Amino acid sequence: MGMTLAQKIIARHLLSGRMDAGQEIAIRIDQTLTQDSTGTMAYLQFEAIGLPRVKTELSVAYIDHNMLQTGFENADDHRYIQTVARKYGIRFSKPGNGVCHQVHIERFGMPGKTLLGSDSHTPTCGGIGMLAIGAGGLDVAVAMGGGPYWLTMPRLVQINLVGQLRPWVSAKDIILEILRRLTVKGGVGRIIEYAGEGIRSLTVPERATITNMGAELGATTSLFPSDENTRRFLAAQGREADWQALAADEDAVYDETLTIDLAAIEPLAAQPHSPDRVAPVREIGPIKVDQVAIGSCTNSSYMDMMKTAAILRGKTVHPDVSLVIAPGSRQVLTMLAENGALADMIAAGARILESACGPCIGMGQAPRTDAVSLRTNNRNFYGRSGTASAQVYLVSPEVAATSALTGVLTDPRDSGTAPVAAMPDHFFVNDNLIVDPAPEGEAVQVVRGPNIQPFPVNQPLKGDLTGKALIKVEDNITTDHIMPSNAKLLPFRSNVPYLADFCLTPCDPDFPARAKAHGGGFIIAGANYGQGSSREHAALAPLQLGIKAVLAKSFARIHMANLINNGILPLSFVRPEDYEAISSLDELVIEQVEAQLENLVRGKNLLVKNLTRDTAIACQLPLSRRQADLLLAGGLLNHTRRAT
Ligand code: MIC
Ligand code: SF4
Repeated sequence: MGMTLAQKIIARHLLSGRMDAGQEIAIRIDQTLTQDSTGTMAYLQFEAIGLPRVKTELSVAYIDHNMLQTGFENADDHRYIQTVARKYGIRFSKPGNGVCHQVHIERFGMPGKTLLGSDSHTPTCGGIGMLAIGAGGLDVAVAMGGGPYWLTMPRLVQINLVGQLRPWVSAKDIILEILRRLTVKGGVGRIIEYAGEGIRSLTVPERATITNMGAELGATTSLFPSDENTRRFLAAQGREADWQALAADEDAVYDETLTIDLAAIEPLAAQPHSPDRVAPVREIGPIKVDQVAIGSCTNSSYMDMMKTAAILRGKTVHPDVSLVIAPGSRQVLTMLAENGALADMIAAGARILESACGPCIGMGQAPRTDAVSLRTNNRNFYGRSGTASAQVYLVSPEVAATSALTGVLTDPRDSGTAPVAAMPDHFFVNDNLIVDPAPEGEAVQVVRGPNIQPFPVNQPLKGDLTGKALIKVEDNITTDHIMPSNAKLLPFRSNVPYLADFCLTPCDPDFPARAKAHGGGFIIAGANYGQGSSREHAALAPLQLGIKAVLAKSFARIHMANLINNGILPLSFVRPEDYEAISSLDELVIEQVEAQLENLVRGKNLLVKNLTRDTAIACQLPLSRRQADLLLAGGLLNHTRRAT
């Protein structure tokens, strides 16, 4: 029987387990990436593991999130990461060099390799035929130390793209169409492979837009084959030697397949506040627009920017619209500066931002009260823009730029001839903002600012776990609810005690105080709890507040792993109706947790007793022996320290 693309890459990296969906497997990681908002924690954890040097083929530390330096905190963290990178053998991409995923695909991504990144959009590099997975900082720290990455073997889905996109329709519309069909839960526990004759018309950056937003489907990763287009992209980056052809076998077997006719797709938008609330732009109609933001790791490639510049050329942004543009990398920005496209954008009235995440993560450009903001980003979760009442729509660069001119949400097909941006034969290459590590053995002093506070480490789990149901939240709670990120909070990513006071506050402002008053307890949640970011802080802040378990209808993959890694039990109701059987402030107990964890390993249920109602609720958590040991140790850090 033939193999799928993902199976081939996994097989070459398999360290333990069988590639059967649902089984726990361990794979070798070739490359890692971190960014600064998860990186400080990942490096503090790497230091806590106590190894002298990273053992990967390549590890890169990017600075792209915490770029507003309104106080000393962000700059202190940058310096900490730079010194830690220098000491332990990690390449350091300086602020200004670009968004991690954009730079990584340009300069480092390689077909057939594995990449683990402390950012949920790491699968962007699937566009180049890599098996690229997002994870919590601790998993990345362990991988940097040469440890295996453990994951549940996903189901394999093939999405067949047929036909060709019509003018003004772009890669963003393809992934929005897939989100419309599959929803934000549709990819959970799955790897998505793209195939079909339609992929031939998609360049690597377009493919990367699609694999990037596989994160919004909840997929473990998404990937394209490595073909002639991949070779051309790598050759244009001066890296043809990194290319190899890679594709699924003709007779590969998939668990699910889906066919999408590219010619049938029209310009789409994801409406507030979820990336799967997708509708045709024409159907939503000409709503008035206040802000347009073009950029982010989804849509900031050279070609996206060239299309944007072509639409803006010789025109003026609508008087009521603020247009901000953040090219994804210094490579892109330099090329736009050299060929005049940047001047076209500036002349039209665009505000040019540095090559960083910026508005996508609420680092500046919070829109006005009740604003409609069109963004080319991947997430429009509630409050993420920095303005709670803002209505954020996710669109393609074509829709964004056209609407910035008209002042209303506009289907660009009404705007004449579509711009075409060809892939250049040579990208501008200058890696002088990537700082090499010190040679092995050279003494390097790691500089720590006052913002770096000790992070909480759990105790071994034993005896009875008791406490109250401290909060009850609905379906699809995002990590932006659990641990909000914005210009005020991001600077404190290395100060968990401070962050904990904001945990789950978008759902209930009193939650942190209540959790502290009761000395910790339990969180009750609906389906797909923890979707979104890889931020470990969404587990560390609850740990700081004494949370022992989360009882939910279901969990998002990375958050579930982060909870386990920090010794917090992610328990799913066997009967989803049991969600109703718990009210806020009910007194709960998990008796004899050691014995109950053994039950879980044997495929049995765990019982949570509701003392207030005198009922017992059956919960499940498919646990391997390794995961049970890890939980018993009080988390991955304790477990890894014991093993090294
Ligand atoms: C995001 O897009 O939400 C982030 C900010 O890039 C996060 C990482 C973080 O929370 O620091 C992600 O996607 O993992
Ligand atoms: Fe940065 Fe936004 Fe991409 Fe996250 S989604 S890495 S915040 S650009």
